[in-house]
Amino acid sequence: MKLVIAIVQDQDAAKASTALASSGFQSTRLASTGGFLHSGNTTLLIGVENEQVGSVCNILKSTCQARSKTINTVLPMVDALDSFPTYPVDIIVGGATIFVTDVDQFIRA
Ligand code: 2BA
Repeated sequence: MKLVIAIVQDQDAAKASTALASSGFQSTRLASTGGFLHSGNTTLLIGVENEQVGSVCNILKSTCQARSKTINTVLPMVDALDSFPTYPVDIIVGGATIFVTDVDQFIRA
């Protein structure tokens, strides 16, 4: 058995978990925060049999989209200046960041 851990953007979380449920995959949604942007995202936990990992990843790929975001970065060499000028940088966030791990035991108590 495997545990699929998928970090998705909040905008895609409902669509992804609904599509997973429609295909018979249970998931748990956790509210999470990205360490780089410090903005909210959603972590999905999906426990599946080994041979189902591909199907789960395909559902996540089809429901989670990449989006461009612009962040303001401080210019290098600011120590030499009185102010802290910034410049915009575009980054691509998502679709889904997916980890697949082995599960030792799955217990429903
Ligand atoms: P954040 O950490 O908030 O990162 C959001 C986006 O910022 C990333 O999108 C990436 O495009 C950019 N980014 C992150 N760190 C960067 C850096 N050091 N320099 C330049 N750009 C950087 P994604 O790669 O799609 O990641 C989306 C979210 O997935 C991340 O949100 C984080 O919550 C999670 N994530 C991504 N990689 C991870 C990893 N190796 N371990 C744990 N969580 C991860």
